[in-house]
Amino acid sequence: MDLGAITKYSALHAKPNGLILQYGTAGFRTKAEHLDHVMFRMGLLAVLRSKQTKSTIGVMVTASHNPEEDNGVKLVDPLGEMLAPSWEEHATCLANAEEQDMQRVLIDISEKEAVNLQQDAFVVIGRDTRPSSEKLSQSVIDGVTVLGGQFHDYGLLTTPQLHYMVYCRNTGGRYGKATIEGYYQKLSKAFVELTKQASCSGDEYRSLKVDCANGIGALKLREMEHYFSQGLSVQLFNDGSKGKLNHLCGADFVKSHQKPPQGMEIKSNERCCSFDGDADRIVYYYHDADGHFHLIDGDKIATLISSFLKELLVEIGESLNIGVVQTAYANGSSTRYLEEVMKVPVYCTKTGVKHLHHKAQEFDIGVYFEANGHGTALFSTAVEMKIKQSAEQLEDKKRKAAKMLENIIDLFNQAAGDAISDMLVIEAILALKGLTVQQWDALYTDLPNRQLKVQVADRRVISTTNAERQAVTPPGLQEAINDLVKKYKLSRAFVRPSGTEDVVRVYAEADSQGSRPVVWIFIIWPLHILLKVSAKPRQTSVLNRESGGDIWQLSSRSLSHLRV
Ligand code: NG1
Ligand code: ZN
Repeated sequence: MDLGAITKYSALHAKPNGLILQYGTAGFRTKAEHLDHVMFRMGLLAVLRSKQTKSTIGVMVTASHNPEEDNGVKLVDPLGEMLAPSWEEHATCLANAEEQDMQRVLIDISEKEAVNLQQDAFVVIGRDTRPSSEKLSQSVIDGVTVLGGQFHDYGLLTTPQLHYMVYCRNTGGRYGKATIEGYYQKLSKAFVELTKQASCSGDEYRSLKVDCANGIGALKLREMEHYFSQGLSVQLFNDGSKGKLNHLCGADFVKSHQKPPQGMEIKSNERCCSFDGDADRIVYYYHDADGHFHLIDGDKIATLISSFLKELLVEIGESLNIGVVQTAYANGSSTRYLEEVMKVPVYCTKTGVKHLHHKAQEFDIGVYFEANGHGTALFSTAVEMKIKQSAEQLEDKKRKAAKMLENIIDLFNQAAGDAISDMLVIEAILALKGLTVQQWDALYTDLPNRQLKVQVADRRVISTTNAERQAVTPPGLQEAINDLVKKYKLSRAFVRPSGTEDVVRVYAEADSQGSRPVVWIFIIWPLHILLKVSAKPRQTSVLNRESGGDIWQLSSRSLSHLRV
């Protein structure tokens, strides 16, 4: 380690005094102007991680669905997964070290993790379209170079594309070619093969409106569309030519406001979807003939995918173990449908894709999705080999199903949830099954539900267990929820501190049979308790999923009118 050079370069990326940031579920995220030193230091850390794992490490500069003024950074581990938890702690220590302590922290990490400093290091870098991203990714490169690491800067990429590159590079090209061309070709080839087999390939199945959140998804989909145009024609909206990133558009906006994005004209029953700002989330939606908006979220995407995979396995005659992984935010109707109608086992993990991804790896085929549209499917190596063999050996009908499964496997981005890949998977399945968007939506009906954000003085007063579905502290909170919930059919409520924002989230759902206030009761009661235990209740806002309303701002005063 050339400590002199590190000190010299670090001074050019100086940390603002007193600034404390945390490597959260999605890496570091804050206003872009506070991130220069973090980027430089994450460049340093990526080199250490690369030396330790003797693998290529990824660094992605993005703040996903956050406003344009924000930015962020996360590291991608060798198989395309999120950074290991112990290294998240190192990242936090390194980012928060004052200038004079930085070298010591760097040496501490190397010693603790037994990093061989003589080992070569290779880092790949990607960035989204934010105005601040180019300069910030240059700071990452400065960090990589000063520690003697080699790098490849991919420039503009979606987050899942960077995960894909890392995965390809560390598996000797077996997963695919680590180039943007390689990504486009692998996915498009599989998609075109699949859609060729669809008997219903009328116009209805061939066109899709895509809201790109004015982000990187627009650029990449434009580049890619001619590769798959014989199977699908896409019409892009919010492509970044005029609007602001994530402003009144994108998957997060559509999901939380339960309304279509601005700038997209929707005719009744037209199939539409939205990506988020870095194209790792996707949700679908349509307007019915009466003009009502219908959202098809991650839960319904997981249902469509897992039922299709299960049908293929039955046709091939393979009894592989397939599981679906959700979080507490999955609508109860989706869990019931998967378990009771489809007979697929469902597992619940803590919020955050790394938890879902990890659990999904336990199955032959693991499908995971967060309700907000972030997810993918994972196939064990043994399954991939078995399916490849079946596609060559089985007799006609079975071989066709095996071939389809082989292509579906290629179409998924198994390194990370990917809006472009998920979109193509969904479009292929709808075409192959001859399903309209309404038929897909009609698989089950979501239970009415509410989600609410509360700012309290200290969100750590809440601790949870059982995949965040039960509150352990403050005392009395869970008992109060239990007492209420048991009075209503199919009801469920939970409270948890957010891992990405300084808020507590309250979620409730119930079969309120048309009477919406029932769900409210579950929301308001925990809120009353929360307001009591937190010395300084601040603002709350409500995401009204069922009625399609706006975010409502409630003050603690206005809450007192909403008595239980
Ligand atoms: P938090 O803030 O911990 O609830 C949010 C999302 C997660 C996940 C992460 C990372 C909800 C309720 N939570 O986590 O699903 O996407 O951000 O971006 O949507
Ligand atoms: Zn995202």
